[in-house]
Formats: sequence, C-alpha cells, structure tokens
Amino acid sequence: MAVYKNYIGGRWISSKGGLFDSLNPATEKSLGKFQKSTKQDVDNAVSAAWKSYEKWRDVPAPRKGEILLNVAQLLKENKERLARLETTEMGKVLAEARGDVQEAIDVFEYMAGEGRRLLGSTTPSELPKKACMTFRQPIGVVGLITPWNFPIAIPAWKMSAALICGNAVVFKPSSDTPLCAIELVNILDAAGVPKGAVNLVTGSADPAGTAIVSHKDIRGISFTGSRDTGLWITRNAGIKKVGLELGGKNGIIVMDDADMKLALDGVIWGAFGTTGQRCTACSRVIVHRKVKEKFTNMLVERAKHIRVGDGLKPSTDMGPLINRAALEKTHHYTEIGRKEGAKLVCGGIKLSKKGFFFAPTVFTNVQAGMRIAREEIFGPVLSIIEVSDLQEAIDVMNSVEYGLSSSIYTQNINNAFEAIEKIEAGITYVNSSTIGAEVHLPFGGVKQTGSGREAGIMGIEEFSEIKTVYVDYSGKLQKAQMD
Ligand code: UN1
Repeated sequence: MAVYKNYIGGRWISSKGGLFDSLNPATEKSLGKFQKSTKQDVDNAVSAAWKSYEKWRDVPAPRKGEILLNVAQLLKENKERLARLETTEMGKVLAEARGDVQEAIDVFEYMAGEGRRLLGSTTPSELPKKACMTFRQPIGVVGLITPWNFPIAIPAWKMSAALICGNAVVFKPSSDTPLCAIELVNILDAAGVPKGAVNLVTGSADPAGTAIVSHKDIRGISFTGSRDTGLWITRNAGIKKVGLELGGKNGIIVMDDADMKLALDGVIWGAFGTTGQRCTACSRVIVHRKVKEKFTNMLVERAKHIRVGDGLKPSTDMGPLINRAALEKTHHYTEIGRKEGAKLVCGGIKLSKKGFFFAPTVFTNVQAGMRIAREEIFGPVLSIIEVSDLQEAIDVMNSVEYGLSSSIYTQNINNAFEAIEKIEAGITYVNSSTIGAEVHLPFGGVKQTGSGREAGIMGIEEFSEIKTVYVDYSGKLQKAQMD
C-alpha cells in the first residue's frame, strides 16, 4: 500500500501523527495511506512558507503568471489521468471529474493573465502637486482549507489567486481527497512554483486544521466547507483576513410560463449532478401551483431512471456519496422528511451494493418551514414546494438562512428581473440550473453562506492587501483637510 507524505519546504516529509486511509467511495477500497499531520507539521509548513515568501513576493507578477500558465499546461496534459483519479477518490462521474480539472485549468489561465494586471487605482488629490494611488500587495502566508467535492478545482481557485498576488501557502485538503491534493501539488512543483511557496499538510480538522486557523503567523484563511466549521473559524481565527464559502440550500423557481422541458433538465442536473454534493446543488424546487402536478410527474419519471453506480463506468449517471457518514446523514434526512409529513415519491433508500450509494430522492408536499427544506443535506434529495405566485416563490426562496445560488425558469422578462432583484443570493441564474459557475466571475454567497467572493477579479481582492500611497511633489508641507 502506497504511503504518501506531506510536502513542506519542497520536501516530502512524514508526520509523527500516524496515518489514515483515503477510500474509493464506490468500492470502499483504500487508495493509500496519508499523514495525520500534527501542530508541529503545521508549524514547520508555516516556517517554510515564510522563508519562501521572502523570495516569491519579489518575483515580478508577469513572471509569476508564466509559472501559473505552466501549471495550466501541465493540468491539460494530465487532464484525463487526473479526472480518473478524482472519480476514484471522490466518486463523481468521469465527465464531471473532467469538468473539475477543466475548471482548474481555466482558473490558472485566468490568474496567469492577472499577473499583467493586478490593478490598483489612481485618483486626484485635494491638494496641488500631490499624487494619490493604490498598489496591491500580498498578505503573507495564507492557509487554504479545502473540501472534497471539487478536490482539484477549489484548491486551484484559491491557490492560483494566492500565488499570483505573491502569497505563500499552507494547504490542507479534506481528509476524503488527499490524493487529488498530492497530484495537484506535484503539478505545481513540476511547473516551477518555488519550493516552500506551497506546502501541503494532510489530515483532519483537529489538530491540523485547528493549528492553521489559530496560527499566529498565518495572516489569511480561505475556507470552503460546512457552516459549523465556518462559524468555528470566525471565532478562532483572530484578526486574519478570512474568506468563507459555506453551505447552501439553493432553490429553482419554476413559473407557470416556464419551458417545462428546459426546467426539468436544469432541476435534474442541479439536484443530482455530483450526487447533490455541491454547495450550489439545487435542493428545492419552488414550483407554481398551475404546473406543479405536471412538473412533479415529469421529474419523478426522470429521477427514477437515473443510473447510480461507479463513476468510472460510462453507463453511470450518478456516483456514490463521499463516505459512510454522508450516506447515513442523507438517509437520516429522508426519515426526518417522512416524519415531518412530506410525501416521498422517489428514492429514499440506500442501495444494497458495496460503496456509499443512495437513490435519487424526491419529496413532494414540502412546506418551506420543514427541516428538509431548510437544512443542507448535501446529498441527492430534492424537495418540491408549491407556491401561488412569484412573490410567494421569492419569499420561499429567501426563507432559508443560506444564500449561495438560485435560479428561475420563466419566459417572462419582468419575472426574471424581479427575481434577480429580490432573491437574496450571491448567484442567480435565469433559465439555467443552480450550478455552472465560471472562473472569471465572482463566486460566493450572502447570509450564512459566508463572506467574500472567490474567482475572477474578486479572488484577487481576497488574497491581496491594498497599500494607499501619497506622493507629494510640491516641496513643502501640505496639510490635508486644512490647507
Ligand atoms: C461548490 O460546490 O463548492 O457552479 C463549487 C458550480 C461549480 C463550482 C461549485 N462550477 O457548481
């Protein structure tokens, strides 16, 4: 059995904390042993990162961009291999795993271009012969804590932005997908990212994640994961620059004037793509009462025919859940839904195979206040909620504590713009599903979904500090607000 190590200061190093396994969720077979990193490992990674930072910071940003472009190129050359590995470790179907690697390629290309921008601004002074401007500067050493559901793309969003801004990184991936992280770090190394600029420590939230969050020499944290962990981070990070991308309870509104077939495709993809394990997954369909019955029938018919299995098989539409705990949690929520009085019309069962397979599940007669309609399940469970008009649909959409993605299917432009204006979410799609974010646009949410935006130009904001500069060339003391 292969044993994989941490990558600290450009060397592969064992931890004294012991080992853990990463399992293929479709077969429950181990893919290898990984380091259970300790606080000492994190300390070592932070020291190595600071050492490297001193040099990396001073590399001209366009040159940094060339290295990021090399990363994109190597990801392209390894796309198929990485996608297969990702399906094996994370479970998503191969076509989606390819998409995940493509998203990483896209963001490294985008951020490479940022190397020739990283724009500051200039503005006039209130005084003569005085220039006012801003420059972007790195934060320093940043901690990146990433989830398993996009095990290549999400680390890539964070790393590409962190590196182009001149930061050095301590990277802790989810314990469910350490092998994808190792592969990504290998590619960064081969592309010419200097030793120590990216340091990898594998292992669990406690002690490795905790040590990163509370580390006095880490100046920024970027985290994607659960709301509870996000809350813990806000309480324990101290005064650091923190970006959080937490949960979602994303809805799709289907109006009575919607193109039903198009809406159906969007709902199926949003709810059951990645086995419902996206922050952006659709877990609520908010449907106009005039079309509710028709739409429900169409939906159940499609959901029943989704082929669940190993994501490597071309015949599979939906892969397994990530682990046994996720399987139990999803099952538990279907029990909660039943007890709350929702009507189970499809699925609701664990599939009797090896691996963490759960049937695509649909509930009707769901009330907006029920737990299955409010809490993030992160599995293939969809709730159908009936409404009478657009206003009620928007109220239901906004009744949850999260606000990441949202969508409306309608042929009426007034409905569309009303929804864009009134839905409380970081992302609204019109006539498209809740998933499908592109890397050059901001990504993130409102309310309990978190703070900050990733990707695009906003990703640069997250990983840089602004230096304000005044240059007085008058040759005398000029006093702002007084002269
Ligand atoms: C996530 O689920 O955390 O739009 C990220 C999408 C993907 C990114 C999802 N491009 O669903």
